[in-house]
Amino acid sequence: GKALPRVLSIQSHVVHGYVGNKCAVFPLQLLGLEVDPIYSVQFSNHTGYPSFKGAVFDGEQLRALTAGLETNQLLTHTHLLTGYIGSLSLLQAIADLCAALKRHSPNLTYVCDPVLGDEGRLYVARELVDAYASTIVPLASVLVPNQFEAEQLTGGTPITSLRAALAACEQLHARGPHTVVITSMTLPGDPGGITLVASTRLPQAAGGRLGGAARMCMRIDRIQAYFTGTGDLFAALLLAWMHHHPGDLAAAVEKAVGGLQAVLADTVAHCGPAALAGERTAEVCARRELRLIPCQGKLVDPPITYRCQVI
Ligand code: ATP
Ligand code: PLP
Ligand code: PXL
Repeated sequence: GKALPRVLSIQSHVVHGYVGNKCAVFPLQLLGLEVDPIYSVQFSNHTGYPSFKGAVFDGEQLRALTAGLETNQLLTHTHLLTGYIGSLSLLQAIADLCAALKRHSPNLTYVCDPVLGDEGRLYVARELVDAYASTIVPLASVLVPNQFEAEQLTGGTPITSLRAALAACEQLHARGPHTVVITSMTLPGDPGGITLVASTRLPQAAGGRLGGAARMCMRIDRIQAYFTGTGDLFAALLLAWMHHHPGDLAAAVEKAVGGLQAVLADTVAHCGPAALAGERTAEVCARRELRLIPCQGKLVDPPITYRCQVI
């Protein structure tokens, strides 16, 4: 039979809880993909806890792993997935690794979550914004920024309407990615909703004219709770469902959101008043960890709770 898809996933490892690769490896495996994880950091827990301990991985260490894999002809991946990357040296090594992967597999799909920040605030060094914009975006096949990240990557203009979101997608398509999903926006007048906007470039028309894009949006009810790792889980699920539904971005988004919302509903039900607690003690953080294992059945067979609307 056909070789299994194989994902090289470069993201955080946390001993306790679910962010980064802890949110990606298990769902990808559940959905039938081989996963080779590389840990960009190894921390005791995510950084939203009152404290954390651990070590970060740098570009030189990634280059050593890449060389080892290449020597044994193990750079046979069909997909690259990256999330939060804390240092410029690691990001530059990822750009070189991506080029090496493409030499082996010209059809490599690179799913990039350009983690820069949220709610108007950067949580990486400014130099990473420039590196993503100049070096990483052109390499990515599928880009999954949030509202703030999409703004940062398109020159800082605020994205406060569907029209502006579509213009940002178009600008990003022109620089490389065939698919862009703005994973969460808050639109003026809709504080109770999360709007997702997705755009995928259509194949060029027969006459060689530049193809347009299929564009869609989805409104999700905002759950009154603060979660960590939802962006990471979404990116992994989207990669898997795009693999299972080639050419049908709406189906892939609906299944990814369906699985994610099932996890969030179960997590809220399980964590009780801690879901809303303003004070982020270690106990509150631990109770809010995503319930991936109890919800595994719903990741595999997601209830479709929201539909994409063509725009
Ligand atoms: P990243 O920073 O990794 O790019 P992000 O900031 O867009 O990602 P989230 O804001 O966590 O990530 O949103 C990703 C998805 O998670 C949303 O599309 C939505 O389906 C879901 N989600 C996150 N928070 C909530 C919430 N409070 N209520 C409902 N859905 C949520
Ligand atoms: N806060 C900090 C300090 C982070 O390092 C990260 C890493 O991605 C996040 C927040 C992102 O969390 P989320 O994916 O839930 O948006
Ligand atoms: O994207 C979430 C994430 C990833 N990696 C680490 C984190 C977080 C969120 O806090 O702390 C190390």
